[in-house]
Amino acid sequence: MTTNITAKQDIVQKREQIDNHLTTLVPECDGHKKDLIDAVRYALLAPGKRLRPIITLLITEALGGDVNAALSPACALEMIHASSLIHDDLPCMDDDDLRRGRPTLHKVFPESYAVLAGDYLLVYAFEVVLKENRLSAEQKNQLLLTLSKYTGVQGIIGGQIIDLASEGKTIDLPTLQIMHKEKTSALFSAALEFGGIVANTSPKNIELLTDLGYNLGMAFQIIDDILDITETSETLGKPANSDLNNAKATYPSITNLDTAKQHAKAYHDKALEIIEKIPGDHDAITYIADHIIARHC
Ligand code: GRG
Repeated sequence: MTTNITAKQDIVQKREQIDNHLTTLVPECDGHKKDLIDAVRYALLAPGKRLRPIITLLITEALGGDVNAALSPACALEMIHASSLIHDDLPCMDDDDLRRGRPTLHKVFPESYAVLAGDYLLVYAFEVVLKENRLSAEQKNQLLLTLSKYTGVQGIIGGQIIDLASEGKTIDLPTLQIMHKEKTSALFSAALEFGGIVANTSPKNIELLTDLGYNLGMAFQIIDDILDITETSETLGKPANSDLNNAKATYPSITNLDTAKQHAKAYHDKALEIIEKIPGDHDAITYIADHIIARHC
């Protein structure tokens, strides 16, 4: 219990650090760009869980790396994530009205601003990594390659294409698993690999981190699919039954609720197994893995 309380405090403190740094990275401005920057800040600074950047900071620390040097890359990941959420909610994609407990960006600003705000966050993320002076040129190269790989056709963009192409269709479980791997696990693997790169860890540890991200992301996405049908819009902060209404392929729709829960538990157990093999203090990362499986929002 004491361990859990300490881990929770550590996570709360890191979330605050990330929120403060994000605010500094996208300052308010006047003039012609004001409305665009206001739109970016509306989406980026909205109360998200900040799971991915928190994971980067925790794993950097566990591996003995410089957490201050990891802060900007961690925020870059949150920018990519926010960019994908903005675009995911657009009328041409899921056409959702609620995100992080607030109206979606295109409901508050013109749709064109939402497109550009997402575009801006996507490119600005790369600039933020490049400008981190505490990192070597080799580390920045590795971080940017990782970022491109997990954002591109074998990452969230690739996963989104499977998602859109599957609407209203029956797909098999292996296809759904590839979609989840690309749409969701990709950024979890990126978050963990980022920590490994900042801490200059071994290629063997990077492989473990990639695999840990895969398993955490799969468990996270299956629980997300389950919560979509079991929770209310109020607790979720986004529309409940959105997958059902958009005829999306999900774990419970392709299997059933019990099988979905069993698979989520199997991915979670595998994640815990991998965590034990990674050097350093595991309390906070184990706490996150447990939270992922037990979460209600
Ligand atoms: C512009 C990079 C970019 C991609 C375009 C739209 C798109 C392609 C991809 C969508 C990917 C997507 C929305 C995946 C879902 C991932 C997921 C489970 C999101 C919810 O994550 P949480 O619960 O959200 O961590 P918060 O709000 O807490 O940050």
